[in-house]
Amino acid sequence: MAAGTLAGTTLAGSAASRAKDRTGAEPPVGDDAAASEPIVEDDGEDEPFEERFPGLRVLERDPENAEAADRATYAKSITPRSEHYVRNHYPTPEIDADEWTIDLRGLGVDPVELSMDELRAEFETESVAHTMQCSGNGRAFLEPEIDGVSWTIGAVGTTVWTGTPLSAILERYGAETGDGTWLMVAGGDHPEGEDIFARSIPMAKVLEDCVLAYEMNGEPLSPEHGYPVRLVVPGWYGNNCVKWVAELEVLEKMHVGDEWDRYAEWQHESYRLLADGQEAEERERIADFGGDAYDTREQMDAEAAGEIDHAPYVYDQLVQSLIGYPGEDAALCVRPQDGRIEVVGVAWAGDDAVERVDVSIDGGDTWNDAEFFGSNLEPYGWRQFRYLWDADPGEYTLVSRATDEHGRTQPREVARADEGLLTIENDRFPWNRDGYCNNAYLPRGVDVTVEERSAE
Ligand SMILES: Nc1nc2c(c(=O)[nH]1)N[C@H]1C(S)=C(S)[C@@H](COP(=O)(O)O)O[C@H]1N2
Ligand SMILES: [Mo]
Repeated sequence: MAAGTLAGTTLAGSAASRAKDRTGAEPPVGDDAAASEPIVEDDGEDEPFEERFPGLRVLERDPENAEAADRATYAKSITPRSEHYVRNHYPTPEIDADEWTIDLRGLGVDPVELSMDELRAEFETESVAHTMQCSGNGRAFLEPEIDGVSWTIGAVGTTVWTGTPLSAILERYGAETGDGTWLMVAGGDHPEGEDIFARSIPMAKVLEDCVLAYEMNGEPLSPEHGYPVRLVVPGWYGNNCVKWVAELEVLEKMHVGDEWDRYAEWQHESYRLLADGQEAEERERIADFGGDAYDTREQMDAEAAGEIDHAPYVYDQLVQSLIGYPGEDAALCVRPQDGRIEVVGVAWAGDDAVERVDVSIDGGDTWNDAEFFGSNLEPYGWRQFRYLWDADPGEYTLVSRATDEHGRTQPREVARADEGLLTIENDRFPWNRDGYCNNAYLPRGVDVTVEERSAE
């Protein structure tokens, strides 16, 4: 099994990979140099990470993990590739797209290898605006400190992803996609012998809107964002959006434990909302999840109500918002034309719609209605909001708080571990062992000073 998974990976220094060799190997010299020059335009992949992603702040290296460096990213409708966070568990693989194949197998399918040419040319093309957030975003705000990358607010971005709908691929190859089936999607980035980054996605979601994407915002994916092809699960946390897709398998249950050996870790042990001391017991079927199938919040509520007896899986995103303007510690003056300051931000709710956004100027004690503006990227992209603030000189903490279409509002803060919460209750987000899915609005606010207007 998995034969050929890495067949498309080229070794650093080989002729084919020189164009994207990021290991610092010497470029070819002399006459050979011209001969081996890539035909494609140089998109700078030889440059160091910081130069290719000037909008990111590196939190960890080897592999690089980096979040948006500037809050201004959240004053924009679409996130440029250079400001879109990067979350890698293993080093970014160097892949020659011409050689890359995806193994498709499982229920109803005669095993087949899909090439990038086939994906691009032989199927319909689809684009989807998707706000993707790392489930660890906001982990830095949990106390006591949690192991793992210390994401603050910047591990989220909104990109227009373009590629092939998975439904078309599964249909062409006769896959059995009935009720309760799953699609396992595995990445090709694991070093030899390591666990394989693989996720089981419920088939209903796969057929509805999942895409194997090869472009972000109309450009090829960067190597770090999954070149040449990644899974996009619109509205769900980033951990579901497998990069460098190498394998697809249609299954009658989630891929589990021993049977799946190196594939199961990232599905069952990671990305679970584990209370203090709780074990990550494996489940196999949607029916085990309680509530409405796989909605993350419904799983949390079902566990709190005693309807399920296992830790929720991290699937669709909880409601959240961020202020993008003004920025941290800004010193501001009101606008001369109306004496106001325009506070701008974004709000999203996974595969649900955002119903409303409130803005506070006093750190979350009192709230004011914000209004939506800009292009509507729903159902899976964020909404931009603004609040026109009649500001007096002084010091303020601005905070935003969103509510989704089910009336679920961001909680104020994260509970302590010993409170034993399993879902959002009393304005408190349940502490969990790996610090996932924190959508509390504190302390995500921004401190600003409004200055006296200078005489004109
Ligand atoms: N193969 C593979 N896919 C992966 C990961 C990974 O380490 N390996 N990281 C996941 C996680 S945790 C997140 S949040 C997103 C990040 O995508 P990005 O780096 O494009 O922002 O990719 C997901 N897909
Ligand atoms: Mo993530």
